[in-house]
Amino acid sequence: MQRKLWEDEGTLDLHDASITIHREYFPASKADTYLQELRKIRWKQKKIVVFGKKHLEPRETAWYGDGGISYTYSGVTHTARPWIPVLAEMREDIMNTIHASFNSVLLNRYRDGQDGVAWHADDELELGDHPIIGSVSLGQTRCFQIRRKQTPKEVVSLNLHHGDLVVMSGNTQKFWEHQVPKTKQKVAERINLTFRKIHYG
Ligand SMILES: O=C(O)CCC(=O)C(=O)O
Repeated sequence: MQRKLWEDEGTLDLHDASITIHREYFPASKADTYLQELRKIRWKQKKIVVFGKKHLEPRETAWYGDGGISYTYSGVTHTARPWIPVLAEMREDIMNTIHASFNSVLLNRYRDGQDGVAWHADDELELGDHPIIGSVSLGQTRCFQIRRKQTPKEVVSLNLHHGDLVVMSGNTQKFWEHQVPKTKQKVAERINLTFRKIHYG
């Protein structure tokens, strides 16, 4: 297994992927406010179906977006709740910076090191061919890992900190996967938001 650790900011030099990191995109005071607000939303731990068996997801989630949007992964359909001011503000800010358009956001809450998300790509049909995903980290620093589907033993790790923004675009979801591994270290809560554009109809 070959591992690399990326701590800088900017665009990662990767084959067939476009991933850019904006460190402290939201400065600490703003990120603190967002974290406090988002702690208060209604979080749900959903059941997912893996190889025909039902499990509880190892994290809590929430899904917000424009009216009528729904999104299915791992056998679970998420129906969007209407935008709330904090999410609308974050969305507007990021859309203006990266010149992309988002109509929804998936939130993940990792309560501690026992929560994580396994290797996957955000390559559902509803996201289109070359999805642009704006991913914000709030709270505890956690390790975000990426690997090319063809070379799964070469893993690149990024520590994502409070206020960081990662933008994935181009062919990233087609050729690469990502995960947030569980950890035995004592870690506090982290909230992640992935702003997305769902194509439907
Ligand atoms: O928590 C993260 O940084 C990643 C979340 C993720 O992989 C997803 O929502 O698809």
